[in-house]
Amino acid sequence: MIKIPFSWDDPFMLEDQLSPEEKLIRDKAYQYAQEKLMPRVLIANRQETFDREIFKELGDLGFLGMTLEGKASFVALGLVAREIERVDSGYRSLLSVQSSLVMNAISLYGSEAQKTFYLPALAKGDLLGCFGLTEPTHGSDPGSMETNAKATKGGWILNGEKAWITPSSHADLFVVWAKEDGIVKGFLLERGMTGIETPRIEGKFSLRTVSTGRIILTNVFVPHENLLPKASGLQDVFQCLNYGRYGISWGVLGAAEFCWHQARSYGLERTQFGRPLAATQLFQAKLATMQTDIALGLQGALRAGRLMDEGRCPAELISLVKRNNARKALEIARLARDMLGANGILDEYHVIRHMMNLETVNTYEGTYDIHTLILGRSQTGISAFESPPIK
Ligand code: TGC
Ligand code: FAD
Repeated sequence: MIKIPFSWDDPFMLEDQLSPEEKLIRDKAYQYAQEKLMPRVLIANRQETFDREIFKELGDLGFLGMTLEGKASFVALGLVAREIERVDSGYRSLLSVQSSLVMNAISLYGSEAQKTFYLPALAKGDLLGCFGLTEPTHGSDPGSMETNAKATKGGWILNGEKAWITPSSHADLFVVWAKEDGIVKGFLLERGMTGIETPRIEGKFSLRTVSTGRIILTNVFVPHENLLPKASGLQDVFQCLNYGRYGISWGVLGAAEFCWHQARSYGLERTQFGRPLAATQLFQAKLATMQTDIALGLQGALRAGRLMDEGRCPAELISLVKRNNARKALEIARLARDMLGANGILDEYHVIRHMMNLETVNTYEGTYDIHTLILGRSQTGISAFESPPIK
């Protein structure tokens, strides 16, 4: 009987399912991430330093807005997200916000003039964008946002506050969602407009390589030409989130793979009770769980990506892969942290950083529970978001 070889680190032979172009892009991302990001990440995380230069590098590599105009496939984007997040979720966040949220918002809903003016500079990393949806009192429920736009001569006056915005304190361009007469509209605000403040949020123990801030708007005048003319309503905001959530479903598995490989190597090298940790059944059981969850997660992300490329990936499927892969990645990072014993809490082993980062990734772009409810609604037809009026 012929024994079919098994690749422990690629059980479904994902490699065989990628096109030569996708592999080339993936290899470029891997090389960049390992050679240029990995050496910087430890200090950046320790000191919470935000390195704007990374945008330029991502731009030079062609990774910003790479799916726009069909330049690369959604699967290629996923592969890049996986390689960047193999190093750090914060670096992948930079990619996601600029590409999936900001550039997509302009590409989908902007005027021709806006596209011509902003997209090339965003693609090069010369302009830094951010996406202002969440508010201090409206996170999972952005439909209740209070930021408002009032029509005035020549444009609008915006007032309100956005919270938890990546990386607002450093951004040049702000995609801000605000309501005019109850309808959600998108506006392009620029640093330097009177009435914008962007304080940084201090004390984060997660995603420390990228800064997160607020956007405080006090009577900001926004001219007519800075309205996203084709965006009208919450569904258009969610459309941008679909792209971000899809990228996350790949990215988190890069972080998870790092933690898995780290735990495996550690277990093979470290001896307790006279034998390698990896020789114990409990250790192997954990490795098997990691391997299985990552392999299945990657197949799910790949299928979602192929459907994205064919233009037939439903939002609910994106919720499924974002929810599952982010949670599994977090569980894998927690397992790896445990398997490294005391060394698991040292940043030089990188697992604790991934674990802390993945807490955020489980929360942003829709929490685990929000995606649970989206999937629950999809199969029952009943929305569990809406609560009965409180008497
Ligand atoms: P709901 O009634 O469900 O929907 C309103 C309209 O939107 C449509 N819709 C979608 N369309 C496209 N894609 C989706 N994913 C969509 N989800 C909903 C829906 O069909 C409806 O259209 P229409 O024409 O019938 O009116 O709205 P709801 O207010 O009940 O909200 C439901 C809920 C909870 C699912 C939604 O609010 C939600 O997804 N909440 C999570 C919020 C969120 O994800 N925020 C992310 C902020 S950005 C961020 O975190 C960036 S992190 C940085 C990084 O990525 O690295
Ligand atoms: P809440 O909505 O208050 O939820 C708190 C808890 O209640 C969660 O467990 C949630 O699942 C649960 N919950 C809420 N509603 C229900 C319900 N109906 N039923 C059951 N459980 C429920 N936002 C942006 O707009 N742009 C960004 O660039 C951005 N970057 C971010 C970066 C970081 C580091 C972080 C941490 C967040 C970022 N966010 C950003 C915000 C993020 O999208 C929100 O934090 C997220 O949507 C959750 O909102 P919330 O924090 O207000 O939690």
